[in-house]
Amino acid sequence: MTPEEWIAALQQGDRRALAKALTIIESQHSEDEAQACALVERLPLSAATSLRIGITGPPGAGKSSLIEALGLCYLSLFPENRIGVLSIDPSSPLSQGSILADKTRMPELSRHPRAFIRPAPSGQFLGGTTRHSQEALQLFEAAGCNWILVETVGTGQSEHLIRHLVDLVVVLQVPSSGDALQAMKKGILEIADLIAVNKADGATLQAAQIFASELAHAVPSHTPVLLLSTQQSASVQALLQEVLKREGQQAPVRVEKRLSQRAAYFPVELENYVMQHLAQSSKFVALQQSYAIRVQTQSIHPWRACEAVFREFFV
Ligand SMILES: Nc1nc2c(ncn2[C@@H]2O[C@H](COP(=O)(O)OP(=O)(O)OP(=O)(O)O)[C@@H](O)[C@H]2O)c(=O)[nH]1
Ligand SMILES: [Mg+2]
Repeated sequence: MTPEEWIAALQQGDRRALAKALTIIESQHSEDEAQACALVERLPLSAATSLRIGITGPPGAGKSSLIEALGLCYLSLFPENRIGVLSIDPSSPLSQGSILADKTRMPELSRHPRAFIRPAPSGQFLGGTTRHSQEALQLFEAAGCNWILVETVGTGQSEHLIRHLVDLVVVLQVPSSGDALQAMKKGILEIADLIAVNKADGATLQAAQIFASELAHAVPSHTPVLLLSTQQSASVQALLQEVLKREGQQAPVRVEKRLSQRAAYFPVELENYVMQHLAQSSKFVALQQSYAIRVQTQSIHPWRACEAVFREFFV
């Protein structure tokens, strides 16, 4: 398929074409990389009319449950619109395996004809977001998704990269995340446009109320702290309204914003690219191994060894 044929298929809402295009851009095989590159450079940025929403928070906070409830609520409110979901799973660096169980947490949404859910392993790359996630989101946009939800596990500092991918960050917290001070220390609240304290129901209602009021004192006054239960439709509707309010405020600047996000993400792309190619270089791997032996036998300090590897390889 030529890039133009790919784009035409995406624009017609061809789900298989979208799935295949996403697979190609995630691939590390060199033939796929060439095809992916030809495709992504032709993707029109002017199609960037979606609202991208990052949903982040600790494991088990209810991120997937929120996407299921919020997504269904949105689709029933806007019967012409579509949504895409990129669910980034933390994967083990050893097995490269990924849990990929998220579709089971979004049972109705994953069967919805106007929703497309894509689980993406985050691979070996740090940052809480997957290697080609920017491009994946552009593919969703080309396929006409009005809303794109990105689920990432809140793992602290690395989570800041989500800012370069989305327009709005919803941070989910649960009463068991600890106290407000701990949440602040993790730095995740700084990136929040909206904070929702989930599981505000049943036995955890009171704890959620206390936690939410602590958080409301700790964060800037322009950051709303909502109580949420993904199991209660009124509560999900209230969050939906907050998000729609912000969507209305953002629309006109979106293309410029995408460009500055791209530029901000470029150093990460470059680092990933360099690391990937170094790992494939037999000269580099041999150097690394020989200096590792010298480090182990104490014939050189690791700092000096880094200098030496850099000099021998690059200079
Ligand atoms: N009581 C209660 N339980 C909830 C709520 N939302 C989610 N849960 C439960 O919390 C558990 C985790 O929900 P998920 O939606 O998988 O959470 P997640 O943040 O996506 O989890 P990971 O992707 O594994 O990090 C499940 O057992 C849900 O049923 C809620 O509003 N109230
Ligand atoms: Mg999940």
